[in-house]
Amino acid sequence: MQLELTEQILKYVDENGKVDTLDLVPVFGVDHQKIVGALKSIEANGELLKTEQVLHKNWGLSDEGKEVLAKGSHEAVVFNAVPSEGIAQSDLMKVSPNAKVGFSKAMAQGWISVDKSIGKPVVKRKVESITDTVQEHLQQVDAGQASALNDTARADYRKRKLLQEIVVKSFIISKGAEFATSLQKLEADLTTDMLASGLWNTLKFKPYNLDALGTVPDAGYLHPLLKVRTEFRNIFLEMGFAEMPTNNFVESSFWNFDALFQPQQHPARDAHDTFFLTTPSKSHKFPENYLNRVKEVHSNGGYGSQGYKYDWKLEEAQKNLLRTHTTAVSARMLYKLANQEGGFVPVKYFSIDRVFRNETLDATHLAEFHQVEGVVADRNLTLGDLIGVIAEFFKKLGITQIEFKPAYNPYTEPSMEIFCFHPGLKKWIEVGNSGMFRKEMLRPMGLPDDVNVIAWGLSLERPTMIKYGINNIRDLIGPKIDLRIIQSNPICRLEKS
Ligand code: FB9
Repeated sequence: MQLELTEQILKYVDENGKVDTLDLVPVFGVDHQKIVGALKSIEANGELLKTEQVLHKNWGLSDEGKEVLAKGSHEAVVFNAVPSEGIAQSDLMKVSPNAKVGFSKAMAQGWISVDKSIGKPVVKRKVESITDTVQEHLQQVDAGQASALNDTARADYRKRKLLQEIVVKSFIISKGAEFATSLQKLEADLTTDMLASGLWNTLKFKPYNLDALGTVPDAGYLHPLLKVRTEFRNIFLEMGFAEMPTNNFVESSFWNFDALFQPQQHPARDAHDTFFLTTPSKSHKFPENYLNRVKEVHSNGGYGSQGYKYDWKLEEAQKNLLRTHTTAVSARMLYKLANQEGGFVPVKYFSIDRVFRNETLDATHLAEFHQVEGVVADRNLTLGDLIGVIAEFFKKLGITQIEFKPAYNPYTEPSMEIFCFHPGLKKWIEVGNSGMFRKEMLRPMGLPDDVNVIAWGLSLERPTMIKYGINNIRDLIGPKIDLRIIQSNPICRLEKS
């Protein structure tokens, strides 16, 4: 069986002693690089060999030298191109890319002459034949006999860039302190069995490659939704808004609907649109006086309103559900604001969190989404203030063309849908809804009569899907998303202005 090259080298040194790895090339008939590679494997196994690096300086042909070796020297090429009747010098200069050098060398050698007696210069041969010693010398170099050249010739060819110095690194190898004619298998891992049996003492281990690059640690990645959430949050914060506490997905129907003056028979309060809880099915703790004012305004009106004139039921208000909008949190915050120590002060609140609706699912709608909501409470606020704050918010998102369309919400009057000309999509799209909370909502809370509250809302998913070019919501959220999208999506830079 053909011994491994490593073992062939060890056997050779065992029998012949010290040797230069270059001299092993003809012995084993392999490339010198392979011999050096086998030597590295032997060195990794311990001090089987002693190695001493040596540099062999030699002469080799440059690319131009190889061309001369193949075609002859430039001067010989020019001489051979001169016919017996002579040739116009201008034509001779076209016979090869190096004709100019060849012409001057051939002239210097006395091989050719120039006849100017007939007007344009004509080149003629001065000798019958020539010996191309340059090509002959380069053949010697190519055959590894560069030492046959005298110094003058070598210096000339080097100056003409036909020769180049070649440095070959090789190794003088000889028996080392741990010499052996075969390699012991190198263990890659130290095991508990080796330690327990004491075998570790006799085994040889592969040295650590401290230059090896470690595996790239898998880092965490932010979901595109969370990147856009951060952008929106920063916009609200820089506009002076404070974030509302939205850490309760479960809400009572009272805060989600009744407090917002949304009647108990409204279709949105039906199980087809809302997720009601079975356990715990009801809430029981409400501010009693406030609850009674809410009951009154729904049933009989008040504050200039005629109310809905129906028999309002506590049981309906007690039903627990998954909040259908973060406006339920806004209601809680506004009630607190109206009843805090020191009385009312103007505020700017925002929320960005999950809401749940029992809706028909499709490519852009799931049973939940993230609602973004802004709320401003101050004295004598007008619809103009609402339009202005919405314009400022969207301007920070890079949207400057916005339009408003009258709409209806149970808890705001007037209400407006918000549209914008999206520069990326190059079309008008709906970007949210807005309105002024009704007095039937604000006055039962105890907010002063001159306090108005303006608010607007949009989703997080829609802008995120547009931003990242995602058409199906299930490619953005859910158990089947491609995590590579999460890892590879770019930083979210909403075009700020
Ligand atoms: O987000 C929506 N569209 C949108 C928003 C931003 C955007 O890109 C940014 C500019 C860069 C692109 C699109 N919409 C609201 C409009 C539509 O997508 C709509 O089809 C879906 N709407 C959701 C409700 O669907 C059941 C988006 C969601 C929505 C709608 C209304 C509100 C909140 C979210 C509200 C409110 C409100 C009103 C008055 C007072 C308080 C809150």
